[in-house]
Amino acid sequence: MSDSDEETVIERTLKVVVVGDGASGKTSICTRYAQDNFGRQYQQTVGLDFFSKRVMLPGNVQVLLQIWDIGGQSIGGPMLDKYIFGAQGALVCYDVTNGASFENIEDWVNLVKKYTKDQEKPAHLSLVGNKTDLEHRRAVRIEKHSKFAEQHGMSSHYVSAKTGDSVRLMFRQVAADILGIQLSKSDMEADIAVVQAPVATQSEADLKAAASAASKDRRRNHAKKSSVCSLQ
Ligand SMILES: Nc1nc2c(ncn2[C@@H]2O[C@H](COP(=O)(O)OP(=O)(O)OP(=O)(O)O)[C@@H](O)[C@H]2O)c(=O)[nH]1
Ligand SMILES: [Mg+2]
Repeated sequence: MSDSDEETVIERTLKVVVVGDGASGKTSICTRYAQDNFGRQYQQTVGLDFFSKRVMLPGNVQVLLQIWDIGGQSIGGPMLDKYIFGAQGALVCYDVTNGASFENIEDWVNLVKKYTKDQEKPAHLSLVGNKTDLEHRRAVRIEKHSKFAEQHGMSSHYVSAKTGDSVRLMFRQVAADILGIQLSKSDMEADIAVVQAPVATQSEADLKAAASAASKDRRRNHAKKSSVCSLQ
């Protein structure tokens, strides 16, 4: 193979729709992915919003992801079939803290299947549990999620638009799945978002002052007769 063959970039464009109940976090997932941003304020999507992002896959495949973020309220609307038509992938989202949003997933899956059934290739379906940062408020059991994904032949994902956890990885996996490209472990690791925690940095003077206060404290405690029994 010549050098020029190795450098040839194959360009592909994929339409991916993002569906699911209102407030499950679809716009937040898209905003996190395309703009690396997150807003706490809920602003309902009326109709739909568009996002796009390029992703490079193994084999020099450059994908332009066209992401159609469909407002949850569109479910009974006259435009939904047009929004979904031609999608190669569908992210069907629910909120892991909201059982009702999971119960409605089946309706969304059926609609995507119905509106993409005449395509050459049916849309790739992904089940997305969002808001994993609120794990302590989880209302949908992991087994339920896994069983549903398996029954409907969907890929399975858990993300947090708030922290960014697994968002990039999910879009990359979906693009690769649609194109039948295998991602290696290192490909996937490159997309695992490192969740930033603030690190307190202290000056040398602060550290000296803290050490001196601690040592004074120790001396004071030693001199005092303590009535507290500490178990170690
Ligand atoms: N804690 C937490 N909150 C989230 C997360 N994702 C979204 N939210 C919040 O959930 C609310 C709804 O998010 P949206 O992204 O607007 O929901 P949506 O699915 O686009 O809703 P519609 O446009 O009505 O269909 C907002 O207040 C977000 O800040 C998340 O991962 N964690
Ligand atoms: Mg929205």
